[in-house]
Amino acid sequence: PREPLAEGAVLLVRFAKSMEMELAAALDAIIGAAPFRHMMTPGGFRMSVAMTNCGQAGWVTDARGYRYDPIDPETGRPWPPLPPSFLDLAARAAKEAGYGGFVPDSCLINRYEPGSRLSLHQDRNERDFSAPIVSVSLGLPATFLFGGAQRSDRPRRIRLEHGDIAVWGGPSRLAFHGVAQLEDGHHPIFGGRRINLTFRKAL
Ligand code: MD3
Ligand code: FE
Repeated sequence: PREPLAEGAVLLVRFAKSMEMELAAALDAIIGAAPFRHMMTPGGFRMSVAMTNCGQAGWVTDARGYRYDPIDPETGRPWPPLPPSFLDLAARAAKEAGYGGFVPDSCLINRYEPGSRLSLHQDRNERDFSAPIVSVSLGLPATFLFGGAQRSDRPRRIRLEHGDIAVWGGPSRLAFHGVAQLEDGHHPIFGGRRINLTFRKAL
């Protein structure tokens, strides 16, 4: 099923479910080469969400600010490449949502444990806002907070479950959004965690 979320934004319910094992295996290989880490905000706060990346550049935050970096600052090596299964899934989901020709060059991988949250923000470190962002939710369910163009716009709460893909383009591309504190639970493949993949055209 396919549910409109907002102008330019579509939820593809369970779209990634049939690829869960392939995605889990690809993820294990990536985190073997580029382990999850808790990054620091420019203001000096440790993020409760652990992150890593794959692709030609990865999103990082540290005392110098937010940016896309071709090198993983923790390992000193390039980020692992985007697996073909990731690229294929992101392109198929974007097409289904009305964005043909989406070729991401970066995937930010977020790991939430119970209590982890992501406060309201905009994604604006990418060069070209005309490309959508494709997000894949795996493991425990989360409450996604979807706001408007202003930080002060009251966010809607949207449940994101294992296998759901949301595509965010057009007017929703610069909407404020976040994730409420993750609740305890158990998922048969991902255990007590939620993993979110966000595919981006960053460069
Ligand atoms: C709406 N991640 O990595 S995914 C992020 O679940 C991020 O980990 C959340 O926000 C997560 O930046 C939310 C859904 C999402 C991602 C990017 C968006 C929604 C978006 C960009 C613009 C508008
Ligand atoms: Fe975001």
